[in-house]
Order: sequence, then structure tokens, then C-alpha cells
Amino acid sequence: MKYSIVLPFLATTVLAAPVVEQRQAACPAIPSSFPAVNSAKLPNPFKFFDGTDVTTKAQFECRNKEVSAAMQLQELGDFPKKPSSVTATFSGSSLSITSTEGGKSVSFAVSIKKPSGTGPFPAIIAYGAASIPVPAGVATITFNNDNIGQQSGGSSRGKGLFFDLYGSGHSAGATTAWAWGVDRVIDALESTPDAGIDPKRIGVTGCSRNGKGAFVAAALVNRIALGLPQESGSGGAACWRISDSEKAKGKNIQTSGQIVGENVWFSARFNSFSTKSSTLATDHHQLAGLVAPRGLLVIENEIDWLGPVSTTACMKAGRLIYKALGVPDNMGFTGSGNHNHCSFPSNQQTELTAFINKFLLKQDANTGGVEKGPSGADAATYIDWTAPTLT
Ligand code: MCU
Repeated sequence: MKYSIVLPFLATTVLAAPVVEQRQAACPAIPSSFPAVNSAKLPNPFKFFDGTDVTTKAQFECRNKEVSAAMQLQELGDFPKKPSSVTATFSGSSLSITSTEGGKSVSFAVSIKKPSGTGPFPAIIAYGAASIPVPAGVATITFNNDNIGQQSGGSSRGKGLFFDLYGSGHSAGATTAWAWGVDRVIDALESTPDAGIDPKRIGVTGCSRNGKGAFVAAALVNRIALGLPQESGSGGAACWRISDSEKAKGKNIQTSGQIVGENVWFSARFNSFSTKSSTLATDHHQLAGLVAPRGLLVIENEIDWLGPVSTTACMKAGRLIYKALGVPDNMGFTGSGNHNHCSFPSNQQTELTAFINKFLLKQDANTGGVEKGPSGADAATYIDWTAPTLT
């Protein structure tokens, strides 16, 4: 694969003044099928699927496009583009959003709790309800993700407003359907300034199953400034391959083989990969890579089922991507034990505050070097590539 840059050129005609046309570097075509792999090691984020090395930041952006396509084809299902019409109205504390496509419309509303004072304010979109403390100065947008895509076991496949619009046979898993909903919330914030929220300073959070959702939204919706997935475990911060390796060591850990039977968080396309994670073209260190270079603080717990070794090592591999991009401080991983699931412990507060201050409140804050997890969870065990410094 050749990565080409179309140089600016100068065109003159007799009648017109000189015109300077500058084109952006184009990405190579995104493949529609992905190489067969069979490796327990995490895929190399710095090689295109055709084997070409990624050496520049611009190439990495292109690489992300094919990684997103592969994840959609193999586990997430298709992430639709913006519907032909999205309209919104703001009243009281409610932002109502109507999306129309192919003659069908669906509507949903989010509630916005704002700080006192004059906006526009940054905001955190919370799946269900926030289980992290949202500081004064940041609005909370409560997003009923279950309404967009149901998640009550296998029988909820294809149910919810997303599927009313696109059809119950649409390939999206629930996490992808929810990300589509978040994307529409940001459309609505952009077109409704009287809502008082700055659409360029949006964070997203959710815990546990909703943490998987918040992670996928941060990855797919590139207008999100800060991802704050909490205790997402398998399907979020864990790498499928590392969870399988932990399971083989006897841990009580959620794996892809289990998750596809428990709920509809992923596309039905994932079923055929679920018992052979080693054949996936990507893994979840690259879910973090899709968020890069935007802000990302991954918050985890040390409950066996979530896979503390898997989430820690996987996200350390994810941080190698941020380091390669020259922005190591834009991603942190904080794992902490001895607290109830989804009850945010005080020993993760410093890093949470720093990431919110930097990415949402636009203040100076030290987000550097946040990599806390159990000892013995090292990325090196699971990778056979080295991260370059991208130019
Ligand atoms: C960590 O998120 C999930 C987990 O993946 C499921 O296996 C379990 O049933 O529920 C967890 C959860 O959402 O807890 C609230």
C-alpha cells in the first residue's frame, strides 16, 4: 500500500486569477475484508492490514479508519453515518432529538443538569446515571441508552429506537447503537446553542455494561473530547486474547465465548469469532487507539470477572499507541481494588479530576503517567511488536 500526498498545485487561466488548490492527504482505500490471523499476541497497531508500516501520525489516522472498519465487521456491527435529518429542541432541562432516515423517524430526549452561572458548559454524557463524581462546573447529560438499544439478554437483539429506525436486522450491537445515540446528542448540542453546552467539550461515561458502551462511544464518535469508561472489563478495557489467556490459567473471567451468550452488546457478527479470539483482526488495545489522540481515562476495578490483568495489560498496550503519537499524557489507566462494583473509590479521584480539568475544563492539569494496576500485568507479555515514534 502506498501512502500518497497530493501536493498543492497552481492553476492559472487567462481569465481567472491564479487559483491555489490544496488537498488533504488521502487515506488508502479501506479494505472490505481483513487478513486471516491466528495469533494469541495482540495485533500490531502500527502495520496496515496489507503489511505496510505506519510511520507517521497522518498514516496512523488512516490506520484507525481500517481498524474501525475491521472492528465493525467483526464485533461491533456497522456504525451508521448521520441520518439525513436530525432536529432538536431544548426546553427546561430536556433536549429532544428527532432523527429521520429513509422516511422513518425516531425521537428521544436527554436531560441536562447544568452548573449555575453562564455557559456554555462542558458536559459529561452519562449512560443511565453517572457513577463517577461529576465536578461543579461540568454539566451532566443523562442518556437512557437502554431506550436506544435494549440490553436484556439475547431476546433483546434488534430492539430499541436505533432498530426502529434502521430495522431489527441491522448488524449493530447495542454498544454501537448507543454510540449512534451519543453522536445524535452531539448533533443536537451543536444545533441548539440555547442548551448552553459546548459540544467541543463533551465527555462520556458509564459503568460496567454501560462502561463497555462508553468506551465504544469514545472510539466511534470522534467529537468526544474525553472518554471515561468505568469498570467496563471484558468488551471494554480488556483484550479478548488476554482474557482467554487468563481464563486458561483458571481465572473466573468474562471472555468473548461467554459474552455473546449473555447479552447483545456486540454484533451477531461477533458470534463466529467469539470462541477464537486469536483470529480477530484487532483487539481492544486498538479500541483505545481509536480514541487517540483524544482524552481517555480508563477506570477499572480488581474484580476477577472484569479481568484486572487483562484490562491492565491491554490498556498498557493502548498507552503505547498514545506514546507513539507523542501524547502519552492524553491517556491514563487507573485500576483499583477493594471496592464495590461501580462505587467510585477515593483513590482514583486525583486522576479523574486531572483528566476532567484538562480535557473538559481546559485547565492546566497533570495527567501524566497514570498507569495503575496489579503487578505482573505487562503489555510486553502479549505483544511481539515495538511501538515506533510516529513523525
Ligand atoms: C462488567 O459488566 C457486566 C459484565 O460484563 C456482565 O457479565 C455482568 O453480568 O454484568 C456486568 C454489569 O453490567 O454489572 C452492572
